[in-house]
Amino acid sequence: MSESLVLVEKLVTPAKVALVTFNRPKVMNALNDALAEELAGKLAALDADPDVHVIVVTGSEKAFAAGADIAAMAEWSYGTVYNNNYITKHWEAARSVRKPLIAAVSGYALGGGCEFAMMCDIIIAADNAKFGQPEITIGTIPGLGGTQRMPRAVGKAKAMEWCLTGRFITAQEAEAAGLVARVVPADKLMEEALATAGKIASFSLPAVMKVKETINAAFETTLTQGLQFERREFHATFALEDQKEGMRAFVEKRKPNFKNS
Ligand code: CO8
Repeated sequence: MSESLVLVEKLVTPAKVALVTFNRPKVMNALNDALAEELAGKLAALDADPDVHVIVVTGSEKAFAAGADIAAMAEWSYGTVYNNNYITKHWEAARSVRKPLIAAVSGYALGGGCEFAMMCDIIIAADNAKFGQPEITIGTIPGLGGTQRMPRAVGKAKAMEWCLTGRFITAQEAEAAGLVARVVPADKLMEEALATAGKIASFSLPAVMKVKETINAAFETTLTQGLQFERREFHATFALEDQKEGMRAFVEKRKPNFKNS
């Protein structure tokens, strides 16, 4: 049997956290179709799993992922990529994951690797991480959302410069620009990413999913519509047992015991 290209581990500690690891180390976790298909299926299964609240995605020390598999793509025709619905077919699945996705990035996150990290909800970067959209250097352009998510994250000027030059961005520059939430020492990356995941996983799952959904709505709506959506979702939390439990626990000076309902 061939080895999995995407490894999944449901962790005991922290509870309710799943760790997903890209597993093509010989090619810097280049993202081929087989990996993408496996990832889509495994993310969907974790999203449906009530024992999992948060998903952490990582690569190797050297590479989160160095982009789409260039060797696989090099000779494809327009007909091949168009007819096969390349990218959309597998990668859109990640967009429908309702639970938080945390990208724990060490080493290279380039091209599709950087774009997938940006699809995640939080990026935590090791201090050795290098981000970039080098597609321009190989005669193409970002195709997994780089030209859309990058300007939303870092603004037009930086997105233009990064995508037009293809230069690699250090973790520190990425943090200063707002692309990543936090930079941590490389040897502490997993500890920090899992601690963040564990903290989020300890809260009420429906409240957590509502935060993700409402923040993402900010990128799709006008301010007035977005505020209205947030207000409705805030009101909706008052239908949750967990809102009663959380607020009562505060008043009673004890820890809440969330039931995720
Ligand atoms: N595709 C295929 N193989 C790769 C890739 C890649 N993206 N990146 C690295 N490899 C392979 C190398 O060919 C090499 O294989 P081999 O040992 O057989 O020669 C092995 O990984 C190790 O790589 P290097 O020897 O090059 O290692 P270095 O440390 O010298 O350099 C780099 C590491 C800087 C990461 C370098 O390999 C590099 O520049 N890689 C390509 C980066 C790139 O251009 N990425 C963008 C690809 S295009 C893209 O992502 C389109 C996005 C839209 C589609 C998204 C769907 C997934």
